[in-house]
Amino acid sequence: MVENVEAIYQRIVARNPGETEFHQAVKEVLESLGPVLVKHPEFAELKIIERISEPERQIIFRVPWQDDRGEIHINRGFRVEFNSALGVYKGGLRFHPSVYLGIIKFLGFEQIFKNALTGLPIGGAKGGSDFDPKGKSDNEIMRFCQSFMTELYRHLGEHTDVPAGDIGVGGRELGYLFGQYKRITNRYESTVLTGKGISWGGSLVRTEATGYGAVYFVREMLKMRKESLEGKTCIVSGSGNVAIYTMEKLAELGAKVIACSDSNGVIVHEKGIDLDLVKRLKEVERRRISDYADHHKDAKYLAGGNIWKIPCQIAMPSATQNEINGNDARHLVGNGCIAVGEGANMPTTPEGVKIFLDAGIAYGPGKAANAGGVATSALEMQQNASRDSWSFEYTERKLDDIMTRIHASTYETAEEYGAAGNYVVGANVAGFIKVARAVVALGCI
Ligand code: NDP
Ligand code: 2IT
Repeated sequence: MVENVEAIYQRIVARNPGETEFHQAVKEVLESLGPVLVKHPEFAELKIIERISEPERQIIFRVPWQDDRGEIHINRGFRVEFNSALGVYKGGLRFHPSVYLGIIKFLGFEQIFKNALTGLPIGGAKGGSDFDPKGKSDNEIMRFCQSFMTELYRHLGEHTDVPAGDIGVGGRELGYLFGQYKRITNRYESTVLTGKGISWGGSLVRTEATGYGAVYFVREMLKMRKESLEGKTCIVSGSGNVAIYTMEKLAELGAKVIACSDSNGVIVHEKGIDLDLVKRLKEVERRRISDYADHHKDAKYLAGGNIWKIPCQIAMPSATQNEINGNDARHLVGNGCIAVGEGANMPTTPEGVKIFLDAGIAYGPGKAANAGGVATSALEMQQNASRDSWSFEYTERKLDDIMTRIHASTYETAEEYGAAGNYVVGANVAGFIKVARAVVALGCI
């Protein structure tokens, strides 16, 4: 990191103690920005990095709810409205016991640049709660969502802040959240959330968008190397929304997915993962991935196993932050992996990223590769605003175009800044410049 940027980083760390994931996300972006400040001294003079690294607003609230036995629980809710220079605050909600301010801020910070890369008018935000949805009944999930929205609703709006899903928040949760918003406000405002059900204002392709988009990004990276997905052996971590539709598109484009996982273990199925079964187990029955092995005797379940030790040509981390460390990255590269496309947010530790970059493999960082989800959220907002609903094919074509453009702009920006083939630099610089120009234009507000 160049000296003046390092000083800014140190001040951010001191101002936000203990928020290690936020520090990591900030550091990764700032490490790319030295040459940008040389080309654009006005960004340093106007303190653009400092302004973008300080959230515009942070909301923390109590979420009390009652379980099925009548016992009261208290969780903590968050919404960090990070930056609205390019558009309304936009970003998902995460329900997971690990959630605290540092995680929401890392996600919100990444979201600013990701959303800028989509080329659509959306600012960056993130929210969520340390609530653990695992093992809860539908009624408990509903009561929690209602309590969460009873506070959050006052901060939302079509022209203010539009949340969506993330880990632990999918169609079911968004339904309960929207129901409560509608009840409190007495307004059917479809535009206040994205990722809605198709029958109540949602967009086709939003469910598939993050996974499909990440695969399109990998397709484009491979194209630059005169390679394709056809016949490639892939592994995909996780078995949630992003993982499932990553596996679906990989298979559609001729690749073979041989492993997926959840937080308890890994399924390896050399014949190719049976996606209909994963969908049934995860989307319908809400079971663990270990149950997969009960249905396929030739599949192996590795309890507590490490998916990154399984040899593959393409790896798509689609579970959570820092799931690939330095050792995992070494295993992947050593076993002949040629491309990594991040469906998850910040899934690779800084040491792991360095190993991928030094090895010269195609490495697509999350803020570029997984932008298809939020981009399709913006397409959902467009459809809601015009009271229209587009066909699956039309929406998917738009998603493909957006991902192809994100790939081109990150690739070209990396070249322009003397880091050919380095999509980390490409994504950070292209995203930052877009936001920085808007911040300058809007004045010191
Ligand atoms: P889901 O809740 O649908 O699935 C999450 C998956 O990851 C599950 O298989 C879960 O396993 C696993 N997982 C979650 N936390 C951990 C953990 N701490 N350790 C190990 N495994 C874990 O979430 P999504 O698929 O929506 O999100 C996955 C990733 O993609 C996240 O990083 C998210 O931020 C990112 N993302 C999501 C987008 C979206 O549109 N949904 C858009 C862009 C990025 P288990 O069930 O055992 O917890
Ligand atoms: O990390 C992400 O980009 C998301 N969870 C999706 C955000 C959105 O508003 O669709």
